[in-house]
Amino acid sequence: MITLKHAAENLAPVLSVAAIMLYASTALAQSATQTCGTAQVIPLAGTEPTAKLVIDAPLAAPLASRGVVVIPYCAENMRFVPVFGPGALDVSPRVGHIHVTVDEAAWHWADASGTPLILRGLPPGPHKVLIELVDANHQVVDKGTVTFVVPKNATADVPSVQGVDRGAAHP
Ligand SMILES: [Cu+2]
Repeated sequence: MITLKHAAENLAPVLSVAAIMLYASTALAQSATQTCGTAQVIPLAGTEPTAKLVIDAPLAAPLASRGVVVIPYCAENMRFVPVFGPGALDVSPRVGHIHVTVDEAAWHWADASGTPLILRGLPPGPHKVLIELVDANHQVVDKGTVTFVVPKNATADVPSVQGVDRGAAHP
């Protein structure tokens, strides 16, 4: 007969291994999908590192199947927060947002969500999306361009992602 003490002694190593595996899988998932690291939550002493924009190519599957453009992005050393104006430039850790321009339009929109861009209804053919990482006072600190082709028949054609130009800051 197994006593409660004996069972606990046998169970402890198993639980420890399970806990380590859970931690490892979580860490692995974060490193594979999150390239910008953990968000800073403590005011930084001294000079903050330069903020950088990281852009991925549009997700292939929704572009091919439905012509929907999903562009993941994130920022290093800047948090996306809907706080604006010159007074917010002194916030630490640094905060900002993005400006998005499609096909060299004369206008852009601002987004402080930090969630992937989703563009639906673009006509078939080549397109270009400029993403500018800006500070809280709307000054550009980094930028990149994504070029891609929306297939004529989204259900049949294979998408053509032409590339991601991460701007002068990222040769
Ligand atoms: Cu702005």
